[in-house]
Amino acid sequence: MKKVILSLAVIAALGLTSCKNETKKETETTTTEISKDMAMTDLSFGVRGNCGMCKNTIEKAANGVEGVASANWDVDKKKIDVSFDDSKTDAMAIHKAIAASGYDTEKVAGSEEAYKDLPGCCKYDHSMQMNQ
Ligand SMILES: [Cu+2]
Repeated sequence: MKKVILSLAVIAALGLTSCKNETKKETETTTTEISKDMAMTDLSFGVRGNCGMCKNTIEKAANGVEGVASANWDVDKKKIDVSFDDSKTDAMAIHKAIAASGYDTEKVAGSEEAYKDLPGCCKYDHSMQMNQ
């Protein structure tokens, strides 16, 4: 009887050990995959604007942020797609850069000063729906 109990205990211990190892392996793999994905983050958010000139200004502002790899603003959807290296910048820095150029984003209101200097055709409506 003792032998049976002992072997059961050994089996249980082995089982626990192998479980632990497997869990550890999985965690390591996941972490590696995440850090690869994190190197380039894709983000899209609403930005107000009217026309092709707005598009230039907005994209120039986003691309001016260090770490931004690409920026594409959609005039119909009032939305920007940005790809950036999140070890160099973050979403908020991009929102702020666009707002500084005079344009409202979902999170940051556009600079009044910069808005005043926008060409007439670019003076967009502040109540315009974005991210359509
Ligand atoms: Cu414009």
